[in-house]
Amino acid sequence: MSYVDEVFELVVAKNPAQPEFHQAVKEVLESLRVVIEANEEAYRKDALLERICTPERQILFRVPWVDDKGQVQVNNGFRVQFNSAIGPYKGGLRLHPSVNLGIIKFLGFEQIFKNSLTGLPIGGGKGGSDFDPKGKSDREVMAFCQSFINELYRHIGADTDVPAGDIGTGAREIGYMYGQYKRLTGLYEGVLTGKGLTYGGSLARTEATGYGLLYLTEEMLKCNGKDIAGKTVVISGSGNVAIYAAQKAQQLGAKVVTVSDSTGWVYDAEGIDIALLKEVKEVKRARLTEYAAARPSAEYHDGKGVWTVKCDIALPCATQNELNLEDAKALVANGCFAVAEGANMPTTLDATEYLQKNGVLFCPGKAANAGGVATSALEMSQNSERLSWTFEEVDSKLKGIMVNIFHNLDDAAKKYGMEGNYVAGANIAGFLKVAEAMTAQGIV
Ligand code: NDP
Ligand code: 2IT
Repeated sequence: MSYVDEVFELVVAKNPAQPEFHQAVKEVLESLRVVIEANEEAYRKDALLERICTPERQILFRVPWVDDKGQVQVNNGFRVQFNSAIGPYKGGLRLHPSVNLGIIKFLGFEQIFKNSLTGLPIGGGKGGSDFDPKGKSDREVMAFCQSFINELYRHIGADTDVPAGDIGTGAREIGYMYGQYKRLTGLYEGVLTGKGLTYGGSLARTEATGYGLLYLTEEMLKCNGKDIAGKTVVISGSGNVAIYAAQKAQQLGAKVVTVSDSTGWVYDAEGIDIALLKEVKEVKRARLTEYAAARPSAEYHDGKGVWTVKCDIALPCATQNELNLEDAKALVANGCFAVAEGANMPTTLDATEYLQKNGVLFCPGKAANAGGVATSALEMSQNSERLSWTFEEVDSKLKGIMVNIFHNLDDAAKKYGMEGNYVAGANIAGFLKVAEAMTAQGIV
């Protein structure tokens, strides 16, 4: 059996009941086949693939907190420190009731290659909890965040592991966590990114993932003789990534006609009103029904449906496996020619294959959404030098990084005989740097 197949079987056997982790590993290993086969003996002897698929450390802990009625609640806390070959562990914290160890491992595994692609010195990690911030008071969220950090603080630090936001973790949660870390350690250091601007945050970090997604999409289209201006875009999600993706798409001259949340979706024939969307989602933390109620051109639909809307470009920006084979077929039938992932692993493997086979330009999340973590690394740099850069400075660095990422994966795909396969290109380019660093550092 080939080394790749052997390791994949091992990963499934050793990590039972973690389908999202298996899926992420399968996608990466499949596209590394050519690279591995060229170096099989050395990689096998060093158990390089077994090591890269096994977290360096997994921290699982209890998070007890008291709700507004005086009742004690208990959540599970996770931090998976996956790989530190090229820098301190770096990656977000997801707060969502669906969080379990397999989900955190898939996200941490993806983060290794994503962070490598940024060209910045950051290793891969991810964490979170099955706590649901939805419907909680600010005091309850603070109680949870403080309890979470009461355990996590001993495992993180500006040079060891630097968490950030993800689903359910935004500026409010990062603020409470930062305050508790500072109180426990007495250190005023860049231990978290996505901080507020008054205490060490970076300008443009809020916008970075969505803006970065569009910078990369623009470059991908340009290199394929297409232009984003005048195109119709469908977006899923209505959180941090979706909002700023929609904003940048509009700035680049596209028309964004959909957004969604976990209960429904909106079709707005006149194009999404970003100011209204921000008011509903960032200020009121309300449902999309409020957007539709305030906007005569918008239709609200229950359930899932954005991929059935006719479009040129689709940007999944909500969650994993939200775009399946049936959705991919609908997109192709409606003439969609580009899909770029703002979320992590939003497209199922069979849907990805279908899109690629039907000539759709497809950029995977680990490249397309890397602007968020890249700008987090820029926040770390600013914290280290105790300076703050202007919005324009950060934004222009972000754009440079995204354009570079696209060319790295385009070049890697060409070099290994898979021109246009940006999934393979991203996995190969991300892997090679980490593999070289791991090899150089010996068996650790
Ligand atoms: P937010 O919490 O700000 O927004 C998440 C959005 O997705 C909400 O609209 C939410 O709807 C929807 N959503 C979440 N879970 C589900 C679900 N199970 N089914 C349907 N809809 C769902 O998160 P972000 O925007 O930060 O993250 C979105 C995606 O982008 C995630 O995959 C994340 O890992 C990825 N990402 C985020 C980065 C960042 O910097 N924030 C960086 C790179 C990737 P509702 O409010 O109803 O739950
Ligand atoms: O998935 C991701 O890259 C993030 N949630 C952002 C991580 C970070 O450290 O900024």
